[in-house]
Amino acid sequence: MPVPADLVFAAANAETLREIGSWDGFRPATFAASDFPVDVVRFERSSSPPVVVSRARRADTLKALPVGLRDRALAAFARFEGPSRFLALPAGRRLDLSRAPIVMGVVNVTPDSFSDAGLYLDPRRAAARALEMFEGGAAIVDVGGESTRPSSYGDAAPVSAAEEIERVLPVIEAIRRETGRPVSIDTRKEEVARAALGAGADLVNDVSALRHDARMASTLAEAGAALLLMHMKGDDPRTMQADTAYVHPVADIASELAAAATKALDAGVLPDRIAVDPGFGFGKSAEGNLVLLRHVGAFRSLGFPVAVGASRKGFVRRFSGVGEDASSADRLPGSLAAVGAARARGAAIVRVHDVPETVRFLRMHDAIDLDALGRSEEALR
Ligand code: HH2
Repeated sequence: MPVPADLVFAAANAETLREIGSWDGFRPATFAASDFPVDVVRFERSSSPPVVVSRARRADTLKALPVGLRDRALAAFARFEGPSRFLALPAGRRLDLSRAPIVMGVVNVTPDSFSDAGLYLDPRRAAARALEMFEGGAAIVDVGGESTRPSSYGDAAPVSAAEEIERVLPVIEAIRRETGRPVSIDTRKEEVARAALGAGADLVNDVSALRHDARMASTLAEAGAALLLMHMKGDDPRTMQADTAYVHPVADIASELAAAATKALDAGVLPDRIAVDPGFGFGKSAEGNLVLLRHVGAFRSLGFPVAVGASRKGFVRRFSGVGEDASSADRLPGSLAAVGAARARGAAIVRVHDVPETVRFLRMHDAIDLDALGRSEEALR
């Protein structure tokens, strides 16, 4: 069964509604201020225009739709609103997503990553960095041995599977000697994934969403590993920025992620092990990244936990107003704003380089929101 990509977009005001309508060339009827917030349901591969549903009158509006569309809309709302409670990991373990977003810390074991290049090439330093991230509140640490930076940072060097394994394996083994906490391997290569899972990794973060290596899905299914499917335009990080045009800036990406999830399910990966990520910076214009972040909640309509990785990226640097050679510290405020946006839109996972800062930022958000609901500090623990 293909994963449906009928999408729900939330619009808090008329301006956002117009933006959503513009992508399909439809002009929504005029809604009174009191009708907001509204949701827009967009049916994939359908000649029916998107349907605008005032949240206060959802049942009535849906009742007026033809049965087929009504059922599709109801199913899309159920996926959009159904919270992702956990992501299943091998050996009956789980990543708890009930207090989302959880923080995924990034450890780049590479000489050429756009961020932290060369800092953690020594496996002991990389493992120590991972343990420090767990201490700082990371729920999972993502270890990567290949840079997928865009060519604006200078072409990343191609890495063989053997070399990638040589970089990441000692790190995963060293982490495993110290802790059983969840570990992710950031790779597109099946051999690397297999080696990492053998050394105790729990999740494979595939930036090619299963397109790079045809054997990946069955290896994951066999291992019972979790899978993070990330969208990239094209199939080569070195050329992905050459064409950043989309027919629909959100639905094109959602459709490809739905197809990737279908491929994973067909290979035997269980649905509770899959998460999706629109892939900020991977074949997206600077403004396109903003649109994606503004509407990242729509990806929840796919029915899987949504991950957001905007940390320190070029568009964050640019729109937060710091220069091209801005330090990590100078990129942090913009990165935190992106985390705040992801949180507000229901992202389940944020992938970041600055773990303790992000954890404190999220803790403060939780404190404010829980306080608003009149809950005591006890509820925070
Ligand atoms: N971004 C990068 C790498 N892997 N995986 C997911 N799921 N989402 C992302 O946004 C994402 C990712 C790029 O960041 P980084 O790992 O720091 O850089 P590099 O690829 O240069 O090592």
